[in-house]
Order: sequence, then structure tokens, then C-alpha cells
Amino acid sequence: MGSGYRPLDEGVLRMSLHTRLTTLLGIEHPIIQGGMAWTATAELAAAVSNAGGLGIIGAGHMPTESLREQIRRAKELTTRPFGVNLMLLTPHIDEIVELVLEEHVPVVTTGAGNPGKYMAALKGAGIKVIPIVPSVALAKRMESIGADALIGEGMEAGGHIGDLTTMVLTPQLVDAVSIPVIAAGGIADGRGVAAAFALGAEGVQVGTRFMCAEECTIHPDVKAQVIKAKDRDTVVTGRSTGHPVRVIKNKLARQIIELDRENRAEEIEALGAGKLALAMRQGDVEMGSLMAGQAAALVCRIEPAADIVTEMMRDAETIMRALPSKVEARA
Ligand code: TUI
Repeated sequence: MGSGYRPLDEGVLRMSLHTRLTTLLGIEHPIIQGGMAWTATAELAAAVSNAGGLGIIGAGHMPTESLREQIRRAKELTTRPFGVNLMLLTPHIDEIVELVLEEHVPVVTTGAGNPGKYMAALKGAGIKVIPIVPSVALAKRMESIGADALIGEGMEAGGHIGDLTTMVLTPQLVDAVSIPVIAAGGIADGRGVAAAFALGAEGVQVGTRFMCAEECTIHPDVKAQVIKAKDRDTVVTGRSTGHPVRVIKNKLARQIIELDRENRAEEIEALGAGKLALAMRQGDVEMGSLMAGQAAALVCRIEPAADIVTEMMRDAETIMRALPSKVEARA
């Protein structure tokens, strides 16, 4: 948290923040861990769920049988609800959907596309479905076909992003739909949580900060890059491909930006293949894809997932209580 922000002092009486989302999911705290591909494994998801949030396994392009192992591992590590994020661009998505149905995963979030085709089957199996949306139009469509809640993800987020900021997307979603809205993108501490609630959100999704959870199994050199990142160290690559991706700047990012300038989308797709795993698993921080959000600049240490959940919720509550005294209304 740079030099400025420190977790706030603990007050005398602490309560949990409850919203329609905590009731919907049967969780203690309205915080969802982002379902980051090659990053959000069963270990991280279970740690977040055990801390009272909702842990999510990121399916990404994972082979079906690997995802089955991950789901079963999560079931061993926690008795609490957890979820799977379906990355809709993956070619074997139909098989992945079959798997989450078979395994009775309690919650599914979806990213990088429109999950309409799968909604009836998922809902029919009793799965709570929470699409990630980058726009009001898709949010309305998702509500109309039965989504239980929505995650509105602003372009501050890491990985594949839309083009609106969290600050303007969140209140518009809150106005447009009746189901709970979860804010995502740029939220990494209690101040972000309080801000999201002020915008009308009933929960937050946090990705980048959980990359630096002790239980996150990514390569330690990537965690070090997140911790080192400053305010302007992320960049959006691949705009020419139609799938813009925010990453921490490195050699790969510079090469992609060069290709973007000349609209060489096919070469970008080829260059990008396999690069997320190269970073997250092998720790290649120059030629790997360091997907992370702008909030990397707010992440300053490696710590247990439970401490992240507890600190963010406690600080959000303290800030919300303090707001009326901080902002004085004068006649
Ligand atoms: O999905 C994400 N973030 C991701 S997915 C990913 S893997 C990947 N790697 C390379 C290229 C593309 C993907 C890395 N990070 N976040 C959720 C998210 N979903 N952000 C934006 C969207 C989104 C975009 C368009 C959701 C729906 C959508 O709909 C378009 C349509 O079909 O209407």
C-alpha cells in the first residue's frame, strides 16, 4: 500500500457486512475472489471460502479432467460454498459446463462472453449463476434470462477487460437491474470495498490482491512483480484482436503493443499462446503474460487469504462508520 495506507485500527465491536449477496450464496462476507486462469486454484479458492468469502477456481483453458481434480480438491479443503469461473472463449467450454453440472459446483461465474446458451442447464441444476459483464446491455440480458447476480468488471481489472471504469459501470448496473451487483476492477483494500458499496454494489470481486495470498500457487517471481508494480505499470495489450488484456508491462507486453500499432492481430494471438502459464507456473516475468489489474499498485505484501478478507471487510466497515464524521455538511 505504498507509503500511505495502513490497515485501520480495530474498533470495539465488529460485525459482518451482510447484503443480498451473502444471503444468496450462504457466505459470511460479501467478497468474491476473482476466478483467474492459471492462478485461482483449489488451494486459493478453499482458503477464501474458509475465510468466509467465496473462493473461485479459474477454469481458463484448463483440460476438463484437470478441472475435475481441482473441484474435488476444493471439496476436500472446504465444506463452504465455492465457485468455478467459466472462461467462455475456451474451445471445450461445452464439456466444462457438463463437468460443473456433474460435480454440483454451487456457484458459477462466467467471463469473456455471453453465457446465455448455458443458463437454463446451470440454473436447472440448482447452480447460482453470476455472469461477469462489461456493459449495461449485457447486464439487462443476463438478468432477463435468470442470472442470480452480476459482476460488473471495470477496465481497471487485470486480464481480459471491457472499456468502462468500475466507477461509472457499477452505479449504472445498479440502476439497470434488480439483482445484486458485485463491483470488480481496481478494488484491493477496504477503501475500495466502501467505495463499491457507496456506488450501490452489494459485494466486491477481488483478483489482483489474492494473487499475493500465501495460498495462491503462482510463481513467487510473479507475486514479486505485483508487489513491485506502481501506479502506471500496467498496460492494455491486444486491442487489435478484439480481446484487450491488461498486464503488468514487460518485454512480451512491449512486443504485443508494437504489433497492435500495426493491427497484426493474428501474430498477437500466436505470440500470446501459452504465455499466461509461462508466467504464472514457470515464473518467466519477461516473456510470460503478467495479467494483473491496476490495483497491483495497492498490493504490498504476501499474506494469508484470510487476513486479506478480514482486513478488507474490517476497514470497509470502519470507513463506512466514519464517513458521516469525515464529511461535514454545512448550511
Ligand atoms: O474474463 C475475464 N478476464 C479474463 S479471461 C482471461 S483468458 C484470456 N486470455 C486471452 C484472451 C482472452 C481471454 C483472462 N482474463 N474477465 C471477465 C470479463 N468478461 N471481462 C470482460 C468480460 C466480457 C466481455 C464481453 C464479458 C462478456 C462479454 O460479452 C460480449 C458479448 O458476447 O456480448
